[in-house]
Amino acid sequence: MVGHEPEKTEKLQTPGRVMFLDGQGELPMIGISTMWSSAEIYLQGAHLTSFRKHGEAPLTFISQCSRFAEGQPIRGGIPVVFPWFGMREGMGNHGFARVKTWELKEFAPAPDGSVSVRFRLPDCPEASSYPPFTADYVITVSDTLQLQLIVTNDSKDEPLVFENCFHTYFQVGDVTSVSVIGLKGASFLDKVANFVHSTQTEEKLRVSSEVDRVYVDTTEAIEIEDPRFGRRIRVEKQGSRSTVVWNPWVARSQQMPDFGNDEYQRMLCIESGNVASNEITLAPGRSSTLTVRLSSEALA
Ligand code: TA6
Repeated sequence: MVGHEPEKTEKLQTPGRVMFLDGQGELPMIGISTMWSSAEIYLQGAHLTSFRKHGEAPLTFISQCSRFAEGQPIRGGIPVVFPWFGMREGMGNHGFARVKTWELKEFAPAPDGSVSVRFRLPDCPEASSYPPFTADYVITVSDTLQLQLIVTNDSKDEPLVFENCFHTYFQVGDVTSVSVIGLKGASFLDKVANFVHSTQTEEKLRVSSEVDRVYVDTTEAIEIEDPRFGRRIRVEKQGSRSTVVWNPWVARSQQMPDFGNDEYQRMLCIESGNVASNEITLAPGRSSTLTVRLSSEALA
């Protein structure tokens, strides 16, 4: 089946593959099922809240305390952070893309059984301080999950400067028993230690306290080894020079109204994008694509 450019989302119904549903808080949501997996995506933020392979624990974590309300960020899944990462004075954390209702432009169940959906960030007042741009987001669900954020600078004469990041919350069996592999030798900004610059010396990163690190100039794949769930998650990326690792641990969890006090034990954010010194400057007329592919397999 080929993709569509529909006028009305109702026309897009494909029973069994793509469903249009009311999600929590009555926010519109898309449910996708394939022969390997299922996924849920809210139009608000084009926010994927669940990806699960059949017979496996969900790959993504979602907080039981998350808000599901218009204009409020969802806690968990994959927030799309764009066009800035972190705090901007007077403008809040992590950009406006995650709280805007994205337009569904196309869906395309492919002959190989995968399903792709393409969203576009709508025009909004917050975008007016940037040169004109287009941001498209393509999610492909199969036995893996592929995410692509394609940003085009539509201006004729001005560069577009932005940060981007898939703020992926992974579900883990017990965060203190997982190992994160792939960051040895990488430089990071340690947000827990007054933004000090450090270099990771360990082969495997373990979590036993609050972690909030922005690694720059890292293009390698990352793996999460999770002995409790008996699985290895692999994060492969292209067009990404930064990796962020975050676990709020005890005190910060208690400060977040939309996050359970003990939930830090079952999640770990491994985020891929281009942030801080890796921010992107896009010449007029040019596009940049951030691609992330998430897969999992049983630990040997
Ligand atoms: O990516 C890590 C981080 O920037 C942390 O500093 C932490 O605050 C987290 O994101 C969550 O941010 P949020 O705005 O979703 O509460």
